[in-house]
Amino acid sequence: MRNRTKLIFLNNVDIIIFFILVTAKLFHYAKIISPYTIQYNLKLAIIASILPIISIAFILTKRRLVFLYIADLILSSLLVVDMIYFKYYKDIISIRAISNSVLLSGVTASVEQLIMPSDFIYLVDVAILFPLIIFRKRIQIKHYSSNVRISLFALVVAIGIIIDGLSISSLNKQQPLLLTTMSNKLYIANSLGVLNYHMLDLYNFSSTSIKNTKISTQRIEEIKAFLNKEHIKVSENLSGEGLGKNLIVIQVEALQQFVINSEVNGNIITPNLNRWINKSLYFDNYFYQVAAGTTSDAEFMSMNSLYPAESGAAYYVYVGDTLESSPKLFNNKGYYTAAMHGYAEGFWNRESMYKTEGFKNFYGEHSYNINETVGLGLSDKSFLNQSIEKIKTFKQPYYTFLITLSSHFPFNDTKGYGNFDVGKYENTLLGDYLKGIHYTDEQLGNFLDKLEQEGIMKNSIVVVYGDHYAIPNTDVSQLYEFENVTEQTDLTWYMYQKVPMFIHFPNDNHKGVNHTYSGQMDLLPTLANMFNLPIKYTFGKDIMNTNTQYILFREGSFTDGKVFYISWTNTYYDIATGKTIAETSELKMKKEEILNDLSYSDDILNHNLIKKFEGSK
Ligand code: GP9
Ligand code: MN
Repeated sequence: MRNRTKLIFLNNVDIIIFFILVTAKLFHYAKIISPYTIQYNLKLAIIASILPIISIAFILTKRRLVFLYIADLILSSLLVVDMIYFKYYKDIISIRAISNSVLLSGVTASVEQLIMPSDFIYLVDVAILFPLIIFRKRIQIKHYSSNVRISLFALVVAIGIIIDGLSISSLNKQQPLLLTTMSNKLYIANSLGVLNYHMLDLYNFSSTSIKNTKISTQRIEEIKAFLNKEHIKVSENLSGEGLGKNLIVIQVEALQQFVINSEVNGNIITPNLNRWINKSLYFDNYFYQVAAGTTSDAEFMSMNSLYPAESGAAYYVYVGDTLESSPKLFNNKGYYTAAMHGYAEGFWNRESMYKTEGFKNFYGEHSYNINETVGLGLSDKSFLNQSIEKIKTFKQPYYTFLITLSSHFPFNDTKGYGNFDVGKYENTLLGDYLKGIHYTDEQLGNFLDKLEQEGIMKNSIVVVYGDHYAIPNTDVSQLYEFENVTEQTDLTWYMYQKVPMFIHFPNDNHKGVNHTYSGQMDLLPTLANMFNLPIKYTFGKDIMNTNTQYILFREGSFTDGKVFYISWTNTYYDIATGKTIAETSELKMKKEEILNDLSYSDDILNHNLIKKFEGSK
C-alpha cells in the first residue's frame, strides 16, 4: 500500500507542487486584501478556483509540466499586478482597467513609490522551477490510461464547479446585482478569492462588451422614468443666485477634511482655508465618491453628477460619450469655459475627455511656464499665479475649473513644501501630508486673496473642494493616532472620507455651515439651481433644496445621514452611536434599490443614452 501511495505521489508530484504553491499564493493575497482572518468558506472557494486548472493537467501527458508551469507563471504575474494595484487603489484590477493601461502609466509617480521587491514574491517559484522545464525530458512520470485521465478530469472539474457555484450563489443571495455591476470588486475578491473574481470579471467584461451593443426599449423607459422623478425640489434656496456671475471651481489634490480647523504641534495646518471657509457657505458632511479613477472620477462626478465607471476610469471608458456636463450647460448660456491644470495634458486622458466634457479651452502643462516644481510637477504656487493672469483675460461671464497638484501622494517633496513643524510626525506619511497641504493652503490663500484684490470676487462664485483621501487605508493608523481615535471600525474609516467643500459668494453672502450629508455627485445639481442650468440626466441632489441626505458610493456603500451601510463587510452602522445595527427589511430594500442607481448610471454611460435622449427630442 505504501508503495502504491508513493507511486501515486511520484506520478503526480508536478500537480501536487503546483496545487500547494498556487493555494499558498492565493491565501497570502487573500490575507493582504482582507481586513479579517480568512474564513473556511473563502479557503474552500479559493481551492475550488484552482481545481479547473488541475483538471486540465490530469488530461494532459507530455505537455502537462509545461502547462502547469505556464499556468503558475500567468497566475503569479496576475497576483503581482493585483498586489501593486491594490496598494495604490485599494481595489482589485479589472480587464477594463487593464484595457485602459495608460491609467496605470499615468500614476507612475505614485505607483512606483508603492512597488516593493516583496511584491514580486509570487514569482520566486517560477524562477526556481524554470530549470525543470529545460530538463523536463529527463523527468519520468508514468501517466494513467486515457480513461482514467478523463475520469479524473471530470471528477476534479465537477468538484471545482460545484463548490464555486455554491460560493457564487450564496454571495449573489447576500448581495444581488453585485456580481453583475461588479460595484464592489474588493468584496467579491474577499468572498470568493481573487482567482474567482478574475474569472467573473472576464465573464462580465465579455458579456458587457456584448451587452453594450443593445439595450431594451423597456430599460430605456425605466431609466427615463427614474430620471424624471430625480429632480423634485422642496424649496428655492439660492435659485438664480449665480446668474450672470463667473464660476471658479478649484479641485484641490488630496484635501481631506480632518485638516480643516486643525493643528499639529500647536501650528494651524490650513489657516487660509479656515479663514475662507468662515466667509463662505461650508458643507461639513461632504464626501468624496471616487472609484478607480480617483482624481478624474472627482472631476467627472462634479461636472456630470453621474457615477464613476464600475471598472477603470470614466475618463477612459466614456470618452466620446454625449454628456450633459457643466461646461456644455455653461457654453449654452454664453459662458466661456476653460479647464486649467499644470500637468501633462494626457494624464487621466484629460485632453480627450475635456473635449467630451465641452470645455472651450484646456490650459495644460504646455500652457504654463514650468518654472518651479513641487510634488508631481508645476508647483501650486506657480500654477495659481499663472492661472490668475489667464483668468484676467477670459471673456466674462466664464466658468473655469482648476485642479491643483503639489499636495499629491506620497507627499514626499518636503523640501518644496517649505518649513512646517509637524513635531513627532516628522518623517511620517502623515507628517509629510500635513506639510504638503499646509503648503497648498498657503498658495490657495494667496490665490483667493488676489481674486479679491483684482475685483474678481465681486462678480464671481468660487467653489473649493477636495478630490479624495490623502491618508490611504494602509496608513490609516497614523491618522487615527493623530486624531486620537480609539474605536476603529469601518464606520470610523468612512467618516474620515469627507473632503471640505465650500462656496464663496460675492460680499461673503450666505456664509455659514450646511450639515447635509452630501457628496461630489451633488455639486452639479446644486450649482445648476444657482445658475439656472437645465439639468435632466443627473443622479445627485441640489443640497440647498433637498429633504434627503442620501449618498451612494461606487462600491455599493451608502448613507442617509443616520445609517451608514458598508458594502465590503455587508454591515450597517448607526452613525449617532457608531454601533452596528441589524439589517431591517427597509434597509435590505434600500440596499437592493441603490444598486439600480448605479446600473442606471452605468447604462446611460455604457450605451451613450444621453445622445439617444437628446437625439430623440
Ligand atoms: C495629476 C493629478 C493626480 O494630473 O490630477 O491625479 P491622482 O493620482 O490624484 O488621481
Ligand atoms: Mn488626486
